[in-house]
Amino acid sequence: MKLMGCRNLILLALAVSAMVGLRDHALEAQSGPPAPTVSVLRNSGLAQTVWPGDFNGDGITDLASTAPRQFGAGPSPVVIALGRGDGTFNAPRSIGYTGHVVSVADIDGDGKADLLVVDEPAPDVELRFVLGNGDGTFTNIRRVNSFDGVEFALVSDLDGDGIKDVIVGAPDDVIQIYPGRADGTYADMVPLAGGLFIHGGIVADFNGDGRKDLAIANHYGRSVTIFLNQGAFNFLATDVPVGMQANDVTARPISWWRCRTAATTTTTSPKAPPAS
Ligand SMILES: [Ca+2]
Ligand SMILES: [Ca+2]
Ligand SMILES: [Ca+2]
Repeated sequence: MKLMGCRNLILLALAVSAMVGLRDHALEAQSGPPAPTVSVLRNSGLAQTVWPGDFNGDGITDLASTAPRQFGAGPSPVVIALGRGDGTFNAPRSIGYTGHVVSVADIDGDGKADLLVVDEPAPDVELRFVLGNGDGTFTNIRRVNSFDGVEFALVSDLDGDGIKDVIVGAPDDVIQIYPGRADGTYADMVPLAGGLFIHGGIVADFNGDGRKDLAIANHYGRSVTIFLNQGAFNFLATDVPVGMQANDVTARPISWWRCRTAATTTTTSPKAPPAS
C-alpha cells in the first residue's frame, strides 16, 4: 500500500509540475513564506512533559501533564487542561491517577485518547494505560509492567496485526517490546539490546518496506541505533555514530520522491574538564 501510494504521489507531482512549470516554482522559492508570529503562554499548573491531545472530543487540542509536586507530598496527580479553542486552557484538574504521562495513544481502539502513565509505587515504577472516556474523564487502567525506571515509552503496531504494541526504554539499556493481544494483555516481552544509556526513541519506516522500524538515541554511546523491522518482532540493528552525546531522536521525510525517511537526533558536546 505504501509503495503504491508513493507511485501515485510521483505521478500526481509530475502532472502538477507539467501544469505550473519550473519557473513558477523558482519564483515561489525566492519569495518564501512570511515569518511566523510566536507568543508564549506560561502555565504553572503543568509540570514535567506536556502532551497534547483531544481528550473530550470537541476537536480542540487539550493538554495532559502532571501537577507540580508539593514538598513532602506523595506522587503528583496526572492533570488535564481542556483547550478553549483560543489558545488558552481551562485550569488543570486531576484525573484521579498519579504519575507522569509518557505517551498519548488510543490503545483500546475505541476512538478515545488514552494516556500512557508512569506511576511510582515503591520500589519500582509501573507503566499503565489510563483509558479515556472521550469526555475529558478517565477510568480503568491497563497495566503493562513494572520497571526500575522508564527512559521513554512508545506505542505502535510493530507486527501489523492491528493491535498496538508498547516499546519501553529501560534504564539497563534494553529496549523492551510488549506485543499487544486482542484481550488487552501483553505477550512475553521481546528484548532488544540498545547502546550505552538509551535516552529516547521513535518509530518510523526508514527503508520504505511498509514495516515500522525503530531508532534509538544512545546518549553516552554517541550514536543512534536503527532497528529495521524484519517482521514477527525480529529486528536488524545498525549503530550509526553521531560523534556527540545523542539526547533524542525524531524522524522526517527528506526525499518525498523516493519516500525516504531520515532519523535526526539532538546532540550535546560533553563539557571540557576545567583547566588545572
Ligand atoms: Ca478538546
Ligand atoms: Ca481509547
Ligand atoms: Ca501489534
